[in-house]
Amino acid sequence: MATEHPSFELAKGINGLDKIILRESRNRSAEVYLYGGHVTSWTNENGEELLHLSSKAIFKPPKPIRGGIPLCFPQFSNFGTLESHGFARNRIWEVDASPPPLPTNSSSNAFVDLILRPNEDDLKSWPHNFEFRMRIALGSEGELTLTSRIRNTNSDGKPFTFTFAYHTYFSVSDISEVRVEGLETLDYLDNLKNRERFTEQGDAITFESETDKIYLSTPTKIAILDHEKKRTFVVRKDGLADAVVWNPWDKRSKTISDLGDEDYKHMLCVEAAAIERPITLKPGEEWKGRLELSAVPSSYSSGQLDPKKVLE
Ligand code: TA6
Repeated sequence: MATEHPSFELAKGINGLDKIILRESRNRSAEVYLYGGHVTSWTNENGEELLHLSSKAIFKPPKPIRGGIPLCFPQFSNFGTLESHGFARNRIWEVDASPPPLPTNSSSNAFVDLILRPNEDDLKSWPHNFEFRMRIALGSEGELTLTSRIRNTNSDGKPFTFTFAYHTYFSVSDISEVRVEGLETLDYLDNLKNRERFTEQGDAITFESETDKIYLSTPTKIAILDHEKKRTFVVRKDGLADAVVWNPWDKRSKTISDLGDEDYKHMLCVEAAAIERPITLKPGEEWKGRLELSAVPSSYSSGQLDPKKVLE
């Protein structure tokens, strides 16, 4: 049975894991598992799912959930000595009943505040006290906003340094028909080529094979154009200089046990991130990283859509 709060419902999800449901209207909703502070669903006014959840996703700790929006903290990928993508995505988060005020410019009645603090094991592998607060809000136009605030609460006077990503899996109709606008001409590190640095060429990013790139110093807006669905996702980000673009394609998908063989056709990860310049916080300092996702109908057909307009 769901428990009602003014701004969210608390319910049981898969395998009895606690989840939060945000509802903006009859069909517009989002779901967040306390396991991982992990957004697993975001739907539009027609009830269509906008995030990709793996057909083989495992909702069983300590395996992170494959799909939705995993959080990478305090380490992105293997940029450090911790487990890949850090530990935040497979810890149990709590609802934060009295978060410090968060100035926002959108009027959202559907939101939840979560908090993660390190457990004893975390302190052994990453000896730093922190408070990671995250507000997840569903706005009046259906936009989904994740605002992370990470504070150094060390009492030993020591600073700490971390990398971060919102590892968002977007749902797309056919990866071969998708274009990403806003990253062209930028420098990137190619994860498939020993993270060598290249400069992107061409008009837009399209997909015809495995892609795993970290775009550097990216603009605050990126658009993902889904030709077949006539839908454009707009990613707006603050405090997150980099953007990772990942699709495992067919061969690599087969090596990922919790990803269906065909899933890659219907997913694209575009991840707002802070990687090239890790964030350092002294005790008492706080960092904020905000992600806003919206899905708008696009009139894209034979090149009609001017992506520049979407990005303006
Ligand atoms: O963000 C891209 C990436 O770092 C890829 O290199 C790929 O391995 C992916 O994330 C998934 O990582 P995961 O640990 O969730 O299997």
